[in-house]
Amino acid sequence: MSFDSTLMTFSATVENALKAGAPVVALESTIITHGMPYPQNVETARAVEQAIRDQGAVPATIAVMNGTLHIGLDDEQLEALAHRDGVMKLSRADFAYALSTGKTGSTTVAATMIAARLAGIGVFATGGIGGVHRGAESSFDISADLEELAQTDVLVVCAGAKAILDLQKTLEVLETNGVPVIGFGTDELPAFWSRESGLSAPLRLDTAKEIAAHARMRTKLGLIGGTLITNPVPVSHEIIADQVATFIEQALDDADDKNIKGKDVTPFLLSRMLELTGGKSLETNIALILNNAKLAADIAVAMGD
Ligand code: PSU
Ligand code: MN
Repeated sequence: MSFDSTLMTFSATVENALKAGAPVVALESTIITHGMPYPQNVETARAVEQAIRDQGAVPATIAVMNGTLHIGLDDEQLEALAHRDGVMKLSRADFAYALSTGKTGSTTVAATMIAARLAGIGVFATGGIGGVHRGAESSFDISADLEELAQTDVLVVCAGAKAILDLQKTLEVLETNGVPVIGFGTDELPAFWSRESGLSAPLRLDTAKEIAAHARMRTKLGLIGGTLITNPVPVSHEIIADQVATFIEQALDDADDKNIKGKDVTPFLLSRMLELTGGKSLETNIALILNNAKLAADIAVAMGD
């Protein structure tokens, strides 16, 4: 293991798995604190961990608790995070601050990638990455997740970028930064709650084995940076793009009216979508993260073969 053990605390299971070279999948915690309401957030966090175990890998949920970076959380810690009281939403910019001042914070995709790399974990599952917000030409709101994918060597499994974003611009930034964006078993870029976005996935692979071979090739070439696997939500839980489009417009208008800015934008839009869809967006979000966790575990296993 190549980490600084004074910097982070590993759960016993994760530490043993890493020492043994067993497959491990990193999980973020912002989806728990800022992406879903209680108690579905903690129930989902547990179910996602179980989905990874069922595929023969070890889950490592990552968060900062009272200034300590934890790789692998126990049930009590998950429960504490899920209540969300005073929990920061951490990205690259405030990660060190939370650690140096003893704060508690959940890790976004960007911060989880940083932590996973330090811990020696190469595969990470999330729901949907952050990206370029609609109207970014005036708001300048572009998620730090994209910059992180450009520079940090972790494979991220998601269901696409969140459909509240400008997906075309998000793809352009990823392309500029040399991030491989791979459709898993699809030629179409998935759009989080929907399987279709109207945009093509730049690359396509159909099996975990092919994804592992691609990762090995990047290593051989000495290519630095993340890889994005976009995995469409199962048909059984999809919300058709046309059906969410008007809700997304409404949620964006509401965010504008309330002058929501910065870190608060994505959590506000997700909770507004939950209200507007009468809970359907949450059911879909749960289904897609479970689906991503399963694929990430398969990839982690294939990488060890
Ligand atoms: N996936 C979900 N729900 C979420 C997120 C991902 O299904 O809440 C979180 C991730 O932590 C991601 C963050 O990094 O949303 C994006 O926030 P922002 O747009 O402020 O960068
Ligand atoms: Mn933002």
